[in-house]
Amino acid sequence: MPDRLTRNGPPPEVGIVHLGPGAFFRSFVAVYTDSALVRDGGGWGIRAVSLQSPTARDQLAPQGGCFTALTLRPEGSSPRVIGSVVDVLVAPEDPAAVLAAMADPAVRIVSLTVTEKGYCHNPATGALSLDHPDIRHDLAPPEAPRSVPGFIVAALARRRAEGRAPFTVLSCDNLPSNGALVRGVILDFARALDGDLADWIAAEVRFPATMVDRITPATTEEDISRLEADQGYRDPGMVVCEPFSQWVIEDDFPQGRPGWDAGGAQFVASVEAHEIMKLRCLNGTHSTLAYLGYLAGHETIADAVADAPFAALLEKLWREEILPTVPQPEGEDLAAYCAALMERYRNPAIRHRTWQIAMDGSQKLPQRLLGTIRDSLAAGRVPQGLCLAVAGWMRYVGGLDERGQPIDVRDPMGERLRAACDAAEGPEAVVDALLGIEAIFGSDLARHDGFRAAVTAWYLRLVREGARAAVSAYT
Ligand code: CS2
Repeated sequence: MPDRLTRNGPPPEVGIVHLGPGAFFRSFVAVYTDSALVRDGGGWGIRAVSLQSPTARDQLAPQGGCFTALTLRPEGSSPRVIGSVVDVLVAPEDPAAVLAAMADPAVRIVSLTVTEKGYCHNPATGALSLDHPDIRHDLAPPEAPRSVPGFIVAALARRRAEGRAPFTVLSCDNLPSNGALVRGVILDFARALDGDLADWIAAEVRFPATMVDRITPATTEEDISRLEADQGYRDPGMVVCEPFSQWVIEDDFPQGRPGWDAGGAQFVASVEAHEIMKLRCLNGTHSTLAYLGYLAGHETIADAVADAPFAALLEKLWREEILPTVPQPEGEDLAAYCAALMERYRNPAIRHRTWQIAMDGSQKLPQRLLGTIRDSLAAGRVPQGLCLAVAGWMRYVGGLDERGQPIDVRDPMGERLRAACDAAEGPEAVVDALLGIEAIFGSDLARHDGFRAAVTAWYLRLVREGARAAVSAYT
């Protein structure tokens, strides 16, 4: 084992179980926790859990959970070896071990980066989808759980039965009011099993909200090879990320928490304004660039914003359509935040693929674009640029790019979306079919004539002239 991938001393005692050991967890929660451990020590080591595949375990187990977080700047890169992850469990291989880990009284936080689709919720309402196959499976014990709600409720039930305090549940995903959302799906699930347990969870368990932000592209073999060439060791568990990182956390941890402020985390009373700022200004324009940029042939975000009409698109969206709907977060300069976003997107060292960001759009659109659109419509404005972005998503999920080549659309609703597009007779029918999916658009937007007309007009323009021409027409 290369000496760079070993700890100075024994691994920390485990105090956190984290569900979802992917790239964002490693560039974000694991890095902040490493900073806290370096400064303060303490029993805040992380036991990571994959609910699906053994990949993360296979990458990290041979190196004791350690990995490299490689920060990429235009002028160069800087590696940092992270030692906060103690080990990785694979739930499908040993669900009992996962439950035992979550029930361990030394574990005081269960944190999550499971992406939007991991909550098994209705994206338009936030409520638990009781017809989700994993939820149906988990509500029919005694088989071991598969889902996030299933594992969390089973572990809390065990702690309650053993007379132990619960753990704090910390969502670190890009969802609006993510603390309240995860609390809602957990209570929905618990109520379907045992009302008394649900009452106990409602009274005893805390679900603080957080805003999380660090651009972290998927790691490539090229990244691993470049690190090996530069640093002399091979690290299949590495991650690449931007220099910028921001974590805003509601400070509500009755069982305690690490000193994440050692890594720069901000503890506040309410995260909501920061969440709206980030989800709409960053994630909303990310998804806009993902669909329209991909259709225009731009492989990465940096490629898209290097193309003048797309840079102008973002500037106009922020100025005229997004910022007017964003409440003022304490301590933030919104115009400066968006200017900094543009520089973050321009970072040529970060190859963040439009295709990667385009994934799971059915789970992302509500909080990234549709909330902003609803606020604009309520103020009497039809936001043309955001309607163009929705039309871009519709064009993308149709599964063919502008050269007639197939698009590898990744989405939990992918089959339903493709079927809706294929069954529709003509472009106007495609728009109506997709707007009619209430799990994404709710029941209000399809009935708004101005919104539907704008999305239809942009969709027709995309079909006839292509994404770059449509973007140029808007700007
Ligand atoms: C991206 C986010 O893949 C995506 O959907 O928009 O992962 C984005 O990179 C992060 O939220 C940035 O903090």
